[in-house]
Amino acid sequence: MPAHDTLDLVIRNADVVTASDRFQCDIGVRDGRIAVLGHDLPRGAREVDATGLLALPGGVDGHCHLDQPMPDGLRMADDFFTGTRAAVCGGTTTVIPFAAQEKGGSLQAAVDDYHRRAEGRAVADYGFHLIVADPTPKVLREELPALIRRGYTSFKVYMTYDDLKLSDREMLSVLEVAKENGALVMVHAENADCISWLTDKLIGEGRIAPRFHGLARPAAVEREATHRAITFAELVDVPILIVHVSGQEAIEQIRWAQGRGLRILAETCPQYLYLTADDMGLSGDHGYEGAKCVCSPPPRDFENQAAVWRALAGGVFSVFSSDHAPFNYDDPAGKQPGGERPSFDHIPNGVPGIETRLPLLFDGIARGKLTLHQFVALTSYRPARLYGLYPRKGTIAVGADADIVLWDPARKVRIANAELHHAVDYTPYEGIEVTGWPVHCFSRGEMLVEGGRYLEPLAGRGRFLAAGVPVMD
Ligand code: DUC
Ligand code: ZN
Ligand code: ZN
Repeated sequence: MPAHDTLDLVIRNADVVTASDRFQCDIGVRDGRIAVLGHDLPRGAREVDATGLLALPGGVDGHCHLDQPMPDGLRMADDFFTGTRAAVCGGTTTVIPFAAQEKGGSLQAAVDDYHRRAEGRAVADYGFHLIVADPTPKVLREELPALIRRGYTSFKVYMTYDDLKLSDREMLSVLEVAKENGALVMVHAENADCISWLTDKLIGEGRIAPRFHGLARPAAVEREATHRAITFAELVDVPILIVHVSGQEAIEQIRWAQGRGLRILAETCPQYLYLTADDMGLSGDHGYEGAKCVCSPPPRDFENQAAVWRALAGGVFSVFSSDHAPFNYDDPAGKQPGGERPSFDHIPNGVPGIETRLPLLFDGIARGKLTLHQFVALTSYRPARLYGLYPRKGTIAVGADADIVLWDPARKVRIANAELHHAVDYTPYEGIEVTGWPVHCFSRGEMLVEGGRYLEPLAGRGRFLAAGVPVMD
């Protein structure tokens, strides 16, 4: 090879696993991309021996919240720096958080503001979803189509939360724009009126502890909204993605729709595999610690966890995301707003999980819950396709970005917040032992994590990724 063709990096003896294939080879990287997959490659400027490790494409976290503007004095603990630092330490090299429109505000303003928050801070590459909270005629006819053309091809809509929720009619209008412009709508499916009725009842009875959050949002509330969203998608004749599916009842609706040939895609998250309602507080518990696990939809029970694992293996879900929503526990801008311990309906929703997402799912491989190929498909390949980033992201192939994570499939790690790299003061997964850990992480050929140690790359090295057309297979 002529000198100017020297490889920047050669990863030797890699056991490469993609969504569909597994093969042994050396990986040659030049200018941030995979230049060659082969044997006995010439010496690179940097050499890494991957003997005994698995080489997987970097994870794509298609649902996380970083530095999202919050109302009422609340603040997310992670910005683009700490959030993406944690991501890469957990084997995720691409994140897609949300630029959220405020009611009465413009989408473009939200996007501009969000770019300012990411620039100079992100360590990993990033795209943006939009949150459409106020679909005025101008937003629907002008802003949204223009933004889709410029690489924001997915947007989330909410069926609950007062400051975000859309009416049924507004949902239909947004879906129509997605259909006309080839975009993907992500749906938060919970019935707002049922939640507020149940909440008022519980509060009226003095049942205010964090664990009552689960009773205000039972599975039926999610099931009904899931079915309604499916109906909207059918009427408009457009695919949708139901996000953060928590258990059996919503899964049944999705399976029913998929069985009828509707293009209903689904996402689930670690909290629905590892947490239960008891983590928000046991019956009779009036403590506040359960606030750490308050998220929506809420964690259910062990049977629902088992149903989610089965549905992951059975192909119901396309993607597995963190829904990382980083609020400190001991913080007046976090889970104890204004320094108070309020009734459950005033606890900011969400759990952190951007770093633990992949190890928690990977652990299921050793336990026979899913295959390595399914793991790669759910965490990297499918989200890359869905969010218009494939084949640059989501696989190990010549021409792809050299986002490569070397996993030690046998390494046992007990999760401890003290070892994590987010800025949140707790993890809901404290003490859980997993088998398999991402030990080395490369983004565009640059080693960011070595042997589990974060190498402190330049903040701001992460690049914005304009999304292409969603591939909804
Ligand atoms: N629910 C959401 O819809 N988003 C962030 C976190 C959560 O619990
Ligand atoms: Zn949501
Ligand atoms: Zn979310």
